[in-house]
Amino acid sequence: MTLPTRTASEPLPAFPAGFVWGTATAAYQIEGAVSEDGRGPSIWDTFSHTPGAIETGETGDVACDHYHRWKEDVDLLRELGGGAYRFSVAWPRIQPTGRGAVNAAGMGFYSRLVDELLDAGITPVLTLYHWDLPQALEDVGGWRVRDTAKRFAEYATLVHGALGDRVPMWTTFNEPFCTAFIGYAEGRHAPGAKEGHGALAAAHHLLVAHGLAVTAMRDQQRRDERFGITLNLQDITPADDSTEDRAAARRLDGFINRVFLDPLFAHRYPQAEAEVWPGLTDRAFRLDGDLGLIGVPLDFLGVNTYFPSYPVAGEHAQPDPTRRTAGDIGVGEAPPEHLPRTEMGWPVEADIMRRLMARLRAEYPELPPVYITENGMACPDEIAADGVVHDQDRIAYLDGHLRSLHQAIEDGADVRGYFYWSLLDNFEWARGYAKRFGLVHIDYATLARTPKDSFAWYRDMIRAQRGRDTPLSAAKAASSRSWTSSS
Ligand code: IFM
Repeated sequence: MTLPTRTASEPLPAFPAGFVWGTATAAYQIEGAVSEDGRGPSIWDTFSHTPGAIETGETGDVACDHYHRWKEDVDLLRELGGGAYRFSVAWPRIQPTGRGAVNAAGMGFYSRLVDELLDAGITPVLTLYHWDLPQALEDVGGWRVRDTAKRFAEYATLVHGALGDRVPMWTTFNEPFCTAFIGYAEGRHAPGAKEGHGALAAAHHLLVAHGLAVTAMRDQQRRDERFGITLNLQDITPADDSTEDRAAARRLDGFINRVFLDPLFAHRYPQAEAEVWPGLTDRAFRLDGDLGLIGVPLDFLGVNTYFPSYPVAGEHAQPDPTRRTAGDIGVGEAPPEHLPRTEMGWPVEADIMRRLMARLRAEYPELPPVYITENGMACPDEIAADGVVHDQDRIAYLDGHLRSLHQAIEDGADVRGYFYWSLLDNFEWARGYAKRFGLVHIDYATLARTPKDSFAWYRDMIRAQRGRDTPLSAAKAASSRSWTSSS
C-alpha cells in the first residue's frame, strides 16, 4: 500500500507522555455480514430496511465488509501506528435474541480481532453497545423497559468473561443520548419511535444498564481493566444574551448533557429537567436506589464531540406539553455565520475542546480522567487522478481540534487520549454512505481501501509525538496507569 506524504503544517505541541492516540469504529457501521455465523437481527437491520428511514435508501448489510476484511483493517491500523483502536461488539452476534447462551461463532470473531490487535501492539478498546439492540428485545419493549437493562448486564458479563483477560478498556454505551432521544423521541434512528415518556424511560434504563454492567464486570475482574461510558457532549453558548436564548441554552444543556452527566457524576437527576420537559411528569421508571447504581465510580469518561451549539428559543412542534415527544424542547440553532460547515452541516469551531473540558472540570469535581473517544469531520472525499484523497479540510479540522485539546490539558484537564472518528468511511446511520468521516476511503462498489492524506498526516503526527517529553508530560506520566499504550 503506497501512502501519500504528509501535508505540511506547523507541528503540534507535545502531548503528555502516555497519551493514547487511536481511531474508532462501530459494528453496524463497518461489519456487514448481518446474517452470518448465527447473528440475529438488530433494530438497525429492521430500521434501515424500512422504506424512507435512510436518506439514501441504503442499509448496513455489507457496509465495509469488515467482518471478512478485518485483517486488512488491522494492517491499516498497524501502518497508522496509533496505540489503541476502539471498536464495538454487536450484541446480536453474541446473543442473537438478546438473551441466553453465547453464540460461539460471534464471540470467536471478536476474540480473533482482539488477538490480532494485540499482536500488532494495539490496545483494544471495546464498546459493548453502539446502538444495535437485538430486535427480539425491542419487540418486548426495548429500552423503554427495565428488563432490557438486566439483559444488557448479562450480555456484558458474557463478553467480559470471554475477553476481559485481553481487553483493558471497556465502555458500556456509546452516546446513550442518541439511543434514547434520537431513537425513541425524534425517530430519526432505530427503532424510529416518537415518544414522550418512552424516551425518558429509555434514557434512565440505559443508565441503570450501565451501572448494573459495570458492577457485574467488576465482580468478574481479573486484571486492571478500566470501565467507563462514552457520552456525546455539546459545548453550548446561547446565540445571544436574551432571557429567551439563555433559557433555550439551559433546556438544550439539560436535554443533551445534564440528563446523563448529573446522575453519573453528581448523584442527582438534573435540576433543569422540569424546564426541558414540563409536560412529562411521570417518573415511575425511577426506583429508589437507582442513583446509587448509576453513580458507580468509573475509571474514565469517554467524550464524543464534534461541533458547537448556539441555541435560540424556538417553537415547539406540539404546543400541548403533555402531548410532546421528548425531543420537542423548543430550541433552534443560530451559529455565527462565519463558521465553516462540514458535509453534515455541522459548524466547525475547534475551541469546543478547550471550552467543553473547562466546563466539565468546573462543574463535575468527581469526573474521572477523560478520553476523547470520537471527534472528526465528514468531507466530500473523492479519489483524485493521482489515486489519492486530498482531504486538506479534515487535516485542518484535526490540527485545530488537537491544538485546542492540548490547550485544555495545559489548563488542567485530565485528558488521556484521543480517538479520531473514524478509521474507515462507513454507514453514517440515517444519512447512509454519502457522509465520509474516514481516514481511509472506501470504494463501496469494490470495497477497496485507500488511505487519505489525513491518514498520512495522523500517522506522521503520532510518530512526531513519540519520544517527545516536556515538564507537562512528565507530570502526567506519573499518574497514568500501566496499561495505557505510550503511542
Ligand atoms: O457515525 C457516528 C457514530 O456512530 C457516533 N458518533 C457520531 C458519529 C458521526 O455522526
